[in-house]
Amino acid sequence: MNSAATDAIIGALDAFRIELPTWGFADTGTRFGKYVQAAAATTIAEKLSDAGHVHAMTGICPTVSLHVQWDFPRGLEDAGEVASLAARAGVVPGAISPNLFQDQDYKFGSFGNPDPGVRAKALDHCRESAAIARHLRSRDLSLWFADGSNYPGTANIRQRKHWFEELLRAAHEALASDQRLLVEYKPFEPAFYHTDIADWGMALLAARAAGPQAKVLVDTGHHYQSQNIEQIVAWLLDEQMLGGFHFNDRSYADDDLTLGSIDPYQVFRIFHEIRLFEWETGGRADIAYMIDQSHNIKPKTEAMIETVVAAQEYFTKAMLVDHVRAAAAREHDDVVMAERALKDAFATDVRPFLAEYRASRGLPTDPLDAFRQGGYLARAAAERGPRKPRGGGSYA
Ligand code: RM4
Ligand code: MN
Ligand code: MN
Repeated sequence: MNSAATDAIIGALDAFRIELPTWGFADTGTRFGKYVQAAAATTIAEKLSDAGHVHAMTGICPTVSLHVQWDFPRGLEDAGEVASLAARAGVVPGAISPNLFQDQDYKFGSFGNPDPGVRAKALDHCRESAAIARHLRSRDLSLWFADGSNYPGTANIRQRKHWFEELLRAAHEALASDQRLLVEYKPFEPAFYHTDIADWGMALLAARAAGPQAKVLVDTGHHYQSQNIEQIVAWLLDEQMLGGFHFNDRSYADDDLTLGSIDPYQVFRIFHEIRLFEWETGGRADIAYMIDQSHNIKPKTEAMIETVVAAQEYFTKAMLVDHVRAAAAREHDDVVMAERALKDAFATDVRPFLAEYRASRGLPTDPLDAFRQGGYLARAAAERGPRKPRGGGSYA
């Protein structure tokens, strides 16, 4: 690699940031229950402390996504306290997610609920969430809807689409001029027959209906089997509608596993599409990289460090693709060499380079190793464990 290429990678790495989710540090599970971890966070102070520690080890995750219902139980009133806890932990608030699924009122939906009172409540909650975001100087209001139905004929799909359009427009009006609305999609779960915003096309139309500050959020776990996510990314980039990511990995459904644990090549291919877009346009894609991962087997904090490091590695590998060579090969229908430009980059071991890069920035060369040596997990377990319930709840 020549020194100009190395400088470009270092410049890109210096700008690469990935956001941590508070809920990824808490005990969560599956519908069959959860295995409680002594060290997992229960309070917002603990979640932010864990996030701050992940940032201290990796240096690239200064912001934390927050869920209003879980992290601001008293709504806007809690914003000042959350801001000071975040500052104490060495992080700042990031995207704000309203919670439009946990309340009993949302059994038949939020924006798509046939009851106008429930729709109004959902909109109010979004407005309050936008106010929290403004108070915290958070840029993004991140919307994920559990809305849908379980049986054919039980929901008027077009009617619900219209309610969504109307309320998304109203939520958009609550934004300040420098804020964004991110619209996430998911094909199923918790609804098992239809989901109101089920895929990227619906999210794109919904975001366009909402207004100019609305973009699409791609959660990598929210697709059908073997869907080509990087193509979705390429199309959204081209439409200037890609607002951000929720990164995680999956085998079957919305598994929320650590990034790249199942399909590392896919993570690389996603970063490659973004890099190619930037290389061709000469601009920077304005994308919020966020993690949305939450599973109950690995220690939460270590799982988060693994994902941050994985994202940084696949991002770096994507920076290594020789676009001149790949474009020339495509020009001559040289399928083998065009593909090889990607495969060579993917096969490069970037870990020694990243270790050096981290050292040059005063960071641990191996974040996970440094975390283990620091003993944070054992201290958290000793402090938090005794206060925790023994069981993780039951399915029935
Ligand atoms: C959903 C979706 C949302 C996340 C919730 C907790 O499946 O991914 O982004 O906030 O889970
Ligand atoms: Mn998500
Ligand atoms: Mn999800």
